[in-house]
Amino acid sequence: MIEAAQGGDQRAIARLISHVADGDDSGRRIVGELYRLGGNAKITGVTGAPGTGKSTLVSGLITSMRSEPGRVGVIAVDPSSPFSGGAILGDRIRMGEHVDDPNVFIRSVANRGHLGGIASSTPAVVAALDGLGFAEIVIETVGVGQSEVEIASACDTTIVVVNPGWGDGIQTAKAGFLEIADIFVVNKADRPEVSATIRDLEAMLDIGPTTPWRAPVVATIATERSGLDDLWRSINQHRAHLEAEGRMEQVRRDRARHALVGALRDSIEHSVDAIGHETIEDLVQRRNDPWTLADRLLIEQ
Ligand SMILES: Nc1nc2c(ncn2[C@@H]2O[C@H](COP(=O)(O)OP(=O)(O)OP(=O)(O)O)[C@@H](O)[C@H]2O)c(=O)[nH]1
Ligand SMILES: [Mg+2]
Repeated sequence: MIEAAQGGDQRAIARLISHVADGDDSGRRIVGELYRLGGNAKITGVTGAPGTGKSTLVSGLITSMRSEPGRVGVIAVDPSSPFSGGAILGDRIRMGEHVDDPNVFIRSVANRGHLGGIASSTPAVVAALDGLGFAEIVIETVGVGQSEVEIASACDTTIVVVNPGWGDGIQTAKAGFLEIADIFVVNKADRPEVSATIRDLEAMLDIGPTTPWRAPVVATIATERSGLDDLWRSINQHRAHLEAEGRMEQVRRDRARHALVGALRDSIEHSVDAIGHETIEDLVQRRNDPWTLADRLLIEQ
């Protein structure tokens, strides 16, 4: 199946990715094998409040990325509730212009209530696509506010999308966007107050800490592909900056660490699920305490 997927067989890719996203035993084996083959994909994150136009922008970016050789994989994290668990396919429709391109693979994954804006399986899905030889990987995250900052650990370049008239400087700073944004996009630039919003963002960047990379502010009308070339140029400039400053090393190290922490968290949750009723009852009846039990479980692992 891996060989077929590497050759670009969409069905094989879809099946592999399903296993990896589910985190089942085959998924773990698959990603274990693919991880060793990866390390070359360029990873871009797109985040922002609900409805700001992220999916429409991603669709435009796919077009830019496909002007170069190499396959493009998109992971759209859906804000499904922990109760329903299923992913919505709406993003598929937004990115519909690419469904017939055999070199574009789009997958929605449910975040299943995982806080942080990305599903806990996202790093594994990214690693799998990377190992399959995808040149570009784009992650669209749910706009849930502060916790989206996790996206920054999963990608090379983080794009924060806002709309004209959206929020003031203080709100943006609070949301942690300032720290994570490598590029700001003011999308829906066909609406009023674009220049005021750009000015606000620039003013905020002025008073923020001086960093080797200052996030550019790009205005776009995603529905008309307007500004998409500027955005693509900014992404490439940011990549060149990471390479030139030798920062790519650190980005890769952070990503590996983030994936390890996520994998550990998943394993721990599995082991806690597998704990017998009696052990939990011991905690309820105060015959044991969660801290002592945690230490014991980690040592037993
Ligand atoms: N006027 C205008 N509408 C836009 C623009 N970009 C996107 N839209 C519209 O805004 C709506 C939301 O777009 P999406 O791309 O689904 O936004 P999103 O951020 O992915 O939404 P969620 O994933 O649900 O958070 C759609 O109706 C788009 O057609 C734009 O530049 N101008
Ligand atoms: Mg979307």
